[in-house]
Amino acid sequence: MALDQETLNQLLTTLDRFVQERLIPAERQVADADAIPDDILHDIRELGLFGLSIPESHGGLGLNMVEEIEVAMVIGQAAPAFRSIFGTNVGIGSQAIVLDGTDAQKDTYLPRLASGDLIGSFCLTEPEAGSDAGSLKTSAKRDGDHFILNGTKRFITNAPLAGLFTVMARTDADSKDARGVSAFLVEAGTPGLTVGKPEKKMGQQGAPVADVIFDNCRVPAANIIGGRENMGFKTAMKVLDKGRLHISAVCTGLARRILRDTVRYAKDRRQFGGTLSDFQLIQAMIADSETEIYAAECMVRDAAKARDAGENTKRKASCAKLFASEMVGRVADRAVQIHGGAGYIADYGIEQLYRDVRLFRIYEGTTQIQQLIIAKDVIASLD
Ligand code: COS
Repeated sequence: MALDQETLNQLLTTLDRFVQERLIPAERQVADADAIPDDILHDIRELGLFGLSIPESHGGLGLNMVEEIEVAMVIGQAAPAFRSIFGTNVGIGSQAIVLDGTDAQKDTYLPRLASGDLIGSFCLTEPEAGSDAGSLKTSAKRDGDHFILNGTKRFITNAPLAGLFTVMARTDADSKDARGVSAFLVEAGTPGLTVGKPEKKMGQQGAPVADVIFDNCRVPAANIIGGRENMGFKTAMKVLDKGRLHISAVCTGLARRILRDTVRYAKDRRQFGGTLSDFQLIQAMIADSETEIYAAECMVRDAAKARDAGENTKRKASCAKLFASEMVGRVADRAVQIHGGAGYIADYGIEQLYRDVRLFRIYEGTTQIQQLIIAKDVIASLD
C-alpha cells in the first residue's frame, strides 16, 4: 500500500510524539529491568507497529518499503530495544511467510503476528554456522507426513518471547551447502523445542536473545514455508535483503537522535569561556556526523524506492546496511568524545547508546558479509 502523503505524515507525527514522550523517557527503566514494561508494549500493539509490513488483507498496515523505512527512522530514535520487541514481527519473524508462505500459512499466522498476539523469531544462526549460514547443521528428517528436527540455534532475538519460530534446517542430509536447507514454521510449545536462558549482552537490554534447541521435535511437513523442500536458504536471504534496509533506517534514525542530543549538550556545556559548540574542533565532529547521516538517509531512501519499483535491491540493501551501521558507530563514538567525561557516565545516556549501536554492525549480516555480497555482485555484473 502507498499511503497518501498526509496520512503518512500523520502516522510519523504520532510515532514521533510516542518516541519523545514515552519511549525515550523510559530508556533507563528498560535498560535496568532488561524488559519492556507492559504498558509500553500495549501502546506499541495499539499503534499497529507489530503489523507494519504485513499486508492489510492479513491485519497489518501493509506499508511499502519507502513508508516502512520512514517509520523505522522515527522509531529508531529511541533505544533499539523498543524497536526490537516488534522488529522481528516486521522483519525476519514474518517476512518468510509474507514472501514465500502458502495461503494457509499466511491465514494461520499473519493476523496474529500483525496484532502482536504472536511474536515471531528467526532461527538461522547456529553455534558453528553464523556468517556461513549455508553450512548450518540442524537436521530435519522426514517421518511420514512430519519432519523430526534436531540441532541448536544460537543468538536468536526474541526467542524467550516467541510463539512462532521460522527455523532453517537441513532436509537434504547429503548436502553440505545452502541447497539442502528448508524453512519450517515451528510453534512454541511443540514437544522437543526448548528455549535457553536469555544471554547477558553488551547492550540493547530489553531485547532478549537466547538459544533455541530442537531435540527430536516433530513438525508437520505442511509447515515447510511455501510447501517446497530445499528452498529455505533462498527464503532466508530474501528476508534478509528486506531486513537489512529496515536496519539501515533504524541506524540513521538513531544517529540523528544521538547527534541532536550531542549538539544540545555542546550548546549548553561551557569551557574556555565559551560553549563547546563555539569550538571548531567540536564543530568538525558535528559536521562529519551530519554529513554521514545525510548520506545514509539518501542511500536508504533510494534503495527503498528501488525496491518498491520492483528492482532487485540485494546490492543496495547491503551497501545501505554496511554504511549506515558503520556510520552510527562513528556518530556514537564522536558523541561520547564531545560529551567528554559525561559520555562515559551512565546518567547521561550516551554510553548506553554507544553500546547499543555496536550490534548493528554484526546482526542481519556483519559488515564483512555485506562487503562480500556487494563485491560479488559488482564483479559479476561487469565484463
Ligand atoms: N535472494 C535470493 N536468492 C539468493 C540471495 C538473495 N539475496 N542470496 C543468495 N541467493 C541464492 C543464490 O542465488 C544461490 O542459489 P542457486 O543455488 O540457485 O544458485 C543460493 O541462494 C546460494 O547462494 P550463495 O552461493 O551466494 O550462498 P553462500 O553459501 O555463498 O552464502 C552469504 C552467501 C555469505 C551471503 C550468506 O550466507 C549470508 O548472507 N550470510 C550471512 C547470514 C546472516 O546475515 N546472518 C545473520 C543472522 S540472521 S539475523
